Amino acid sequence: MKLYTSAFAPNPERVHMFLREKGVDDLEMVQINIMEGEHKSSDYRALSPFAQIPALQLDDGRVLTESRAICRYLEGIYPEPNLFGTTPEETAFIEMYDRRVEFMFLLPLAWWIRHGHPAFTVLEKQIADLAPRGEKGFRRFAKWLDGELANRDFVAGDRFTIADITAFASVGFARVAKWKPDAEELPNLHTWRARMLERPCGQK
Ligand SMILES: N[C@@H](CCC(=O)N[C@@H](CS)C(=O)NCC(=O)O)C(=O)O
Repeated sequence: MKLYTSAFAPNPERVHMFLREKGVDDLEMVQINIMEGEHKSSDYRALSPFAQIPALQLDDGRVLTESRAICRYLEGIYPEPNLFGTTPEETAFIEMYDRRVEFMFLLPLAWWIRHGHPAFTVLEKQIADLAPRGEKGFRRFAKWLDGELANRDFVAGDRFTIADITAFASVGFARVAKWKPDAEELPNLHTWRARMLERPCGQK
């Protein structure tokens, strides 16, 4: 297996965090530099049709893209510790929270950064309105998540799961917008982040 990955990008980072939590460190890695446009080459597009990272090439040559699908596959071959749920109920709730985080936290954050940060003009024909819209959505979800974390230690329940990974990768990427959860404004998210930093996922 070969993982095509890119430093500092949140979706490949989800896969790296997943691997660290599984204790897997022997996967072959190929670095693709997004800011230099390496992912737009015809060689890479032949692997990943939408020119996105990450991509996992299996030993038989087939390629999985979509970080969540890659993590699903890795969960199958490295089942412990379980990060996607065991019972139908737990699996469904983890999926619900993970998708909320991906679509209501990571996606608006991507708009905020990609349409607002000057370095991202190489990737994006920036639309000025999308940056504040993304920032607003991201901050609104952060506030909501802070409220959820008042009652439990993890995003999707009483144990660490893929939903924590997606949220932690988002919070990590938010540094590009100079954002991190403030101890007074978002105390629960702040302490959750400190807990994540102590775990394997936080050990870069
Ligand atoms: N849904 C995809 C999204 C992948 C994605 O957007 N990757 C970004 C890096 S975080 C990328 O390849 N960006 C390249 C570009 O926008 O040109 C996944 O989860 O893998």
